[in-house]
Amino acid sequence: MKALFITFEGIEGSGKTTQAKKAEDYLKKLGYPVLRTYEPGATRVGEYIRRILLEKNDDPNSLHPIVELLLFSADRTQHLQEVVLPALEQGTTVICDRYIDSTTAYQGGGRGIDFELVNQIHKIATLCIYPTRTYLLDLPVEVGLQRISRRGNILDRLETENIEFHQRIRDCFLRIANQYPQRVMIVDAMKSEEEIALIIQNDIRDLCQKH
Ligand code: T5A
Repeated sequence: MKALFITFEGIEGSGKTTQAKKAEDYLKKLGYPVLRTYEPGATRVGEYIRRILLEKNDDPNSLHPIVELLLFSADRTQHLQEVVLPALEQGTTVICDRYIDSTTAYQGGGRGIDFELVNQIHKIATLCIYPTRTYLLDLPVEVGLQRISRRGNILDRLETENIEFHQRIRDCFLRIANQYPQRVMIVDAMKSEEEIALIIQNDIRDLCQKH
């Protein structure tokens, strides 16, 4: 099988990390080499960038939206070159928690940056490397935010944005899924963890047979 590049997308608290881990376990059980990673912050440079992006700051103007877009994209280029591409070239399937659709949804949909500009930056940052399959875990914004607040961690700069911001992001994710139905599969994230994992495993099994 050719190595797959699988991404998980969704709003805050949609269960991406939970399902990315389950997909990793499943692929390993099938005997495939697999690497699970995430954005932003999975490289040394990325760790610095992540801190700038997510550190809670009381000054709403501390990071201009374009700077935010460029920093997420810079993290992505470093991550692709250092982690994702070497793994794919070795035949290792890569599972990535967030990728370009997060930038389109958060910086395009959420912050209102022109989508043409966001797409131009994607081309530069990703060398036009797109996922084989994207699982969009979809659920109401209120439920996602409740789940993360129940974890009890301090909320970061983006998590503490208002509900309208998160709603624009959810709407944008759904538009992306409608635009790229071959790549993006919408999964109802209100189902139980086990039900969701089963839906994803069935799809992964099909993908493995096709590739
Ligand atoms: N961002 C990122 C951008 O703005 N632009 C970009 O280009 C990129 C790449 C990253 C932030 O950066 C933004 C988006 C984010 O704001 P992060 O710290 O890396 O932030 O975290 P997130 O990716 O947002 O992930 P979270 O940890 O907040 O949420 P997950 O991974 O979606 O959810 P998960 O799996 O941790 O689950 C959350 C809670 O829900 C429970 C879990 O047990 C957990 O407690 N849960 C369920 N409960 C009920 N039913 C289910 N089916 C459940 N599944 C999980």
